[in-house]
Amino acid sequence: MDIQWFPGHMAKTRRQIKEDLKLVDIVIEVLDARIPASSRNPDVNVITGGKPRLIILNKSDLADPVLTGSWEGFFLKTGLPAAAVDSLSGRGVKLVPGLIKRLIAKKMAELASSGRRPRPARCMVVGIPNVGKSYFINKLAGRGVTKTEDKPGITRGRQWIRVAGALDLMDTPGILWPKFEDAAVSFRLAVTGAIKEDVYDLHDAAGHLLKWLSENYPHALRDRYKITGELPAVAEEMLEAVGNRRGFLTPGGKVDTLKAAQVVLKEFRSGRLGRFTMEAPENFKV
Ligand SMILES: Nc1nc2c(ncn2[C@@H]2O[C@H](COP(=O)(O)OP(=O)(O)OP(=O)(O)O)[C@@H](O)[C@H]2O)c(=O)[nH]1
Ligand SMILES: [Mg+2]
Repeated sequence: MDIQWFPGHMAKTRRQIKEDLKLVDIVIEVLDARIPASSRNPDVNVITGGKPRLIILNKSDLADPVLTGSWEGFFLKTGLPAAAVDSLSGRGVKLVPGLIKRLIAKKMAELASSGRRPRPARCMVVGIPNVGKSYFINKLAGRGVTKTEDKPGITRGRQWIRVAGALDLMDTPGILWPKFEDAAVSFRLAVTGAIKEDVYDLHDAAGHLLKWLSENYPHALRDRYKITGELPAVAEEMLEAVGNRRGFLTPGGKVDTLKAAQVVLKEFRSGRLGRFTMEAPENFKV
């Protein structure tokens, strides 16, 4: 999949994040547990420099639990503590304030010994669009303080949120990198919902996804769409099989493969197809 997308507001956010970094004690990098590598913005390593960092593997309810455990271990081994959370149910979120405090304890102790008054820990929350940054903050705050929606590009400007337990969190708009050189990365970002739907072909994305599922989780595909016998080898035929099963027809009486594509993407994103992780840590480096 070929996607070129870097709206002007993302360049602005990148500059803003760089500037605001001096205000914060720690950077919380929210990743999508289904694609921990592809959802990492390579920029973040460069921009955040030596700041303490905590990785949050969000949407872990949609990811393969075994691989989520492997990813936590992988990040920890490379010196980056990581915690898996589900910001819908709140699972794992309660442990986060303790982790943050531990990671910045040294700095806070230094501030105290230089005679400064105690203040809340300042945390900047960054990540790609639609990964759940605002949801995560709302769960941490225990209330709906930031705007959220199930499409990329909802948070527009940065916003500070005070959380009981002495944390100040900065919500930031999602940023993607300017160019996706790797087609596999573009594909994963598109099917997990990080890229606006108007910049890629739905047919194409759903077709790729069906192929990926048939290679990696064929039983999930068969069970959900009641496909018996051989799975079709060609993406377009798979879309037809799904459309057929669901009775999606165009006014002309043909199988409505666009409707099938929309439904496949929706069911994948909502977890109705199952829990999937699209990449394993063995193939990546930090
Ligand atoms: N299943 C599941 N869905 C989640 C989770 N966290 C967030 N979501 C969904 O992801 C969507 C996007 O969440 P937001 O918090 O608005 O995402 P964001 O990262 O702030 O997005 P931008 O502001 O656009 O950068 C929401 O519609 C949530 O329903 C999670 O842990 N699990
Ligand atoms: Mg947001």
